[in-house]
Amino acid sequence: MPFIAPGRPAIAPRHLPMLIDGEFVDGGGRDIITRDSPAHGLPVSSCPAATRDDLDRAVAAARRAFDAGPWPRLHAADRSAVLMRVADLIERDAEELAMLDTLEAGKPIRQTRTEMRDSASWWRYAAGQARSLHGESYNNLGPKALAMLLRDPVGVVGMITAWNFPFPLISQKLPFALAAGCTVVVKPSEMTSGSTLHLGRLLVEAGLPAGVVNILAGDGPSVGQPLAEHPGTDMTSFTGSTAVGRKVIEASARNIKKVGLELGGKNGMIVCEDARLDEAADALAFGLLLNTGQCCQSSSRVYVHEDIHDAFMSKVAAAVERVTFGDPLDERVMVGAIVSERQLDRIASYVDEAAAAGCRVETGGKRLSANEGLFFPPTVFSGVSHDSRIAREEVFGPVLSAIPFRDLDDALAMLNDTRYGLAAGIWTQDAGRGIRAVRAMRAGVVWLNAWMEGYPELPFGGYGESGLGREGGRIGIEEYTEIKTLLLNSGPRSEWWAGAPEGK
Ligand code: TXE
Repeated sequence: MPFIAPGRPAIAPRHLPMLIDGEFVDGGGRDIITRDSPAHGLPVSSCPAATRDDLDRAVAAARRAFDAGPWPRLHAADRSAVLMRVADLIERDAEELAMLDTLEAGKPIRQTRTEMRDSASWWRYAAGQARSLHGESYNNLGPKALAMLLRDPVGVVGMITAWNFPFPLISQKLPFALAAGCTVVVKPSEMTSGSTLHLGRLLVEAGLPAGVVNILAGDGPSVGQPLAEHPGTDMTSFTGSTAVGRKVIEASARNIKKVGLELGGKNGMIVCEDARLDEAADALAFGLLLNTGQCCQSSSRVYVHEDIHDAFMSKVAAAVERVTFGDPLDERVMVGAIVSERQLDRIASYVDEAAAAGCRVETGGKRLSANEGLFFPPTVFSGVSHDSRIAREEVFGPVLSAIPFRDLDDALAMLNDTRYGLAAGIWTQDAGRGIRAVRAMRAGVVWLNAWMEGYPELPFGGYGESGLGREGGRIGIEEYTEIKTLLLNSGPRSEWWAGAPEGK
């Protein structure tokens, strides 16, 4: 598998301020968060760390902007116009944004460029949703009553995002909340805050009123947890680990706020004996390797019919070995660095355990030497037991476990035997069998002869411990609303004291 060792690029580290109540906030003796590129080991960015006072001021600004400001009260067309302008500015600054995510997260530059194009598309889709959001009416309640369901913005939303897709993750949340008329306090991952802080500049340039979006930098314990607990917010939207997702739910109990959670996954794919094997192998390699396997929807386990198991796994290994990994700044590279040493150690420990348990290594399997940077060679295991840790737990790295099956019902039972439920899929040329299988899968997104394909039009989210709620699609904006039931009575009222039930 070709590896391009990272060089020592001349990087001028960027320093980015926070955004609170329309002002760029920096200095003032605040701690500084610095980030080294995981691929190159060089400093690439820095930003101030928010204090408790910054958090309280950000929430108060968002509260004022919601309770008394123009944003929630605008005609949706005006909100939509601002979001469209933000999309244009994302496209204008795409190269700068892509470079920030590549340097901070170790993602290949060819991938982050695509992510910026896609993110602009999410902003435009949400801008359209602003104008089509509507409630319902009930004209079937008898001669006197006419009722409506109004969609109100939920209020002030706290948003906490992860490092694996810094800019796409915020672009799947923020424009939908803004389209609904909410105001927001954002906290990106402390490892990858750059592109989200840069977005703050774009929001100001696009004409977003002060306080509507506030962007803080900081880690989980000092900013994330107090934001999730804050009595001044009405909702928390979180993307990250299931363990922290649980804390966000606990924090929401304080003032009974709404919660949206995009958490981990252990996504399974079934390959039947009649599948188009070359296509399935290519899709599996894509699902395994995109973002170095650090995707919530990564293909991390595959159930392969025993008649084709060996032939198919050879194709998968060949597909994986064709892919170039290494320096994310090199345009030929498709698999970049692992985000942190902690993640790398975690991946290596799962791989060592599987190798020691006798799983067959089809490709990869060995960590690079320490001086070669934070990289892990894409690794494919076959002959894995469904009960092993590597087949059940989220590895979050470029590691695939293949498990043979004889009977499709058994494969489906194994696929559904997980605490997660984010994504699943099947490859077969028998449409009836494929449809029966996807209907039986317990996951928020299921694919037939496809893998890890998504569009802003299609909601995604998880069953079970993969999360709560959905992002994207029409429901993507509805998640940021409350429903208000409105009843209009055209009278005359029948008097209650005279025996009319509830005055109807
Ligand atoms: O995530 P964390 P980590 C999974 C994946 C990965 C594991 C750990 O398995 O190996 O999680 O990654 C903020 N209250 N996913 O440790 O800690 C934190 O600052 C509020 C899957 O990096 O969940 C960051 O902004 N916030 C996932 C965000 O939570 C807190 C993507 C995510 O960090 C907090 C990432 C707290 N107490 C990891 N503690 C996916 N769904 O794709 C931390 N944070």
